[in-house]
Amino acid sequence: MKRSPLAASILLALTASAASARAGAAPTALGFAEARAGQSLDGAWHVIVDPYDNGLLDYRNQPRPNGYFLDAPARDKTELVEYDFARAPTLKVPGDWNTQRPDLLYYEGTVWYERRFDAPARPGARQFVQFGAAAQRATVWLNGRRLGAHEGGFTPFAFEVTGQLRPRGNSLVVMVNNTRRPDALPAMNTDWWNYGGLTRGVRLIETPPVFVRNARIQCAKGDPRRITAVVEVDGAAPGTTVVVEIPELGARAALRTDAAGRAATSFGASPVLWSPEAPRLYEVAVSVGDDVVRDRVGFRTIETAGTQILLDGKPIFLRGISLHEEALGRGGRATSRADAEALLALAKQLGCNFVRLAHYPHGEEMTRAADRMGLLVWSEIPVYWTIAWNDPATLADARAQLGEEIARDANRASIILWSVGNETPVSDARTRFLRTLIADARAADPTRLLTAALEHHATGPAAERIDDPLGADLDVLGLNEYVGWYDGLPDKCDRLSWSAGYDKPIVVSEFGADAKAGLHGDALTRFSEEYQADLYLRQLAMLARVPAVRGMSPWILVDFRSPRRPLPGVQDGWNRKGLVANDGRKKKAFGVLRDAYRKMSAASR
Ligand code: GCB
Repeated sequence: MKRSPLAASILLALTASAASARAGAAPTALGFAEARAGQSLDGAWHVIVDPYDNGLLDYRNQPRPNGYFLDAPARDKTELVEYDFARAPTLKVPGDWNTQRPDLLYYEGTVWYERRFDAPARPGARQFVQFGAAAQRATVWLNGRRLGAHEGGFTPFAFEVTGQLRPRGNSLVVMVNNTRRPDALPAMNTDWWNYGGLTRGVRLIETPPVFVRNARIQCAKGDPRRITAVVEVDGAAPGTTVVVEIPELGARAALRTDAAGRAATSFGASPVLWSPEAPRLYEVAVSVGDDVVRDRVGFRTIETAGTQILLDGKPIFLRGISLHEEALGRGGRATSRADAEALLALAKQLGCNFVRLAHYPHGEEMTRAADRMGLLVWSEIPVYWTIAWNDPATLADARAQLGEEIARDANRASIILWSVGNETPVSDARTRFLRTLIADARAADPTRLLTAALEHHATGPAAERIDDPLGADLDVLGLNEYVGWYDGLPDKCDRLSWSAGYDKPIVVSEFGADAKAGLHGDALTRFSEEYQADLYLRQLAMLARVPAVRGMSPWILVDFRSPRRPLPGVQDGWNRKGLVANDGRKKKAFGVLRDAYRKMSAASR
């Protein structure tokens, strides 16, 4: 059947597998987006909830030429048009839809977002629409014309719209869909809420014709006296000069672009190194022609030696906690700088120098706050539990999400670990899949450490071992273990010994127990604060006996919504493993971990 290009593109938008969404793919996002001229498109967007994808398909399931993307309400009283964005309700952007309207709490499907905006002519400028994130996938139209699609709910993407804007009344329509799919990342089953929507900010960005698309400025691997700069320039002829400056260090380097618009160099400098105790940031300016972008960047090194993790050349123990990107106090996606700072302030109160941002790239506000507040970061992509290991489209999706995560956050000194997977079942196909991601991450960012949250197995009644074949490829062995919760009772911790098949640092990326704040019982009463506190005491004692354990991020800072947690009166749709309830109440185990971290911190001084 021959399809019109419009019909074909509509079909693509609807049936898009991960690969086809990538095929119509958006260019990678622009670095420094927040710092650039332009306008925020945040605020109230009109929405149409469309569980049957009526905005795209007719009653024969065929593409409609006059779908909602045209944003064309009835022109007169005779015309039959069954939607009208102008009269539709609104939702706040950034934000998930689930927690803005009670009828959308469990909704999985399509919501159409629409926003009108003016864009005064800017002769000579290039313009882009940039989305901080659209969960889980999005197709975007400007003034009725399809710009493209993006798969993956946690990373930014952009479309160039130069020459396509009108001075007044532009229509931007986004079809956002969060249907769970076996080939997507995450796939069908997660222990967290499937929040949908335009969950991060949207911006119209202006640049000069030749501009800095992105730049990575960091200490060279293992060398705190050498800074490497890798700059990507858009629109430049080969040989164009790019200048990198760090005024407070008196450093200035001039580079020249290659045929691909890339320029790289390294130069000597003596920065005060970034650390959790003293998170020093320097202003960095990168310029090409008329374009200047600025960022605040910390400099530090991160390496391993045997079972040690070395920050700025010195052994460090990662006193961490895991967290989801859910707003303290109200639930739903954290969306603002204040949301990020509130969560990380709790981690600081706990005595942490490290956070695991589970289970997907958190918003840029979070990683920037970690830079400012002095928290080392484990950052991960949603390669979680069981996914389609043999599907090339799923691999392409994972590679794209990883690439977008690294491109966005490569200048964050706080990030020391990229994680490529969480509790994935060992098989050849899975290990091949993850090795591809590891190779990508090493190529894109040779300076950071690679990890994954692995599982373990018993080799005797009181002996556990980590020998996942993926361990050979990692720098740090992440370990999720639930001894005392899913695996025996807390006293099992007292007996266990641990071994690993690799001479590498272990970071215990998860252990924990559910406790409902205010529920009291003895230390063997499930869901009581006493059980959770006792488990933490025994876990801490057990892990102190394993020299290769060089850090931990217990599960989890704050209770979070999960459809897998129905127990009435106790869970009610929340995973209660938080050390803090969502309303901010601290449970007993918070104090247990805080005291342990205080002692560790004092001992390391
Ligand atoms: C895990 C998962 C995490 C869950 C946690 C739990 O192993 O990695 O996503 O929320 O266990 O509470 O069961």
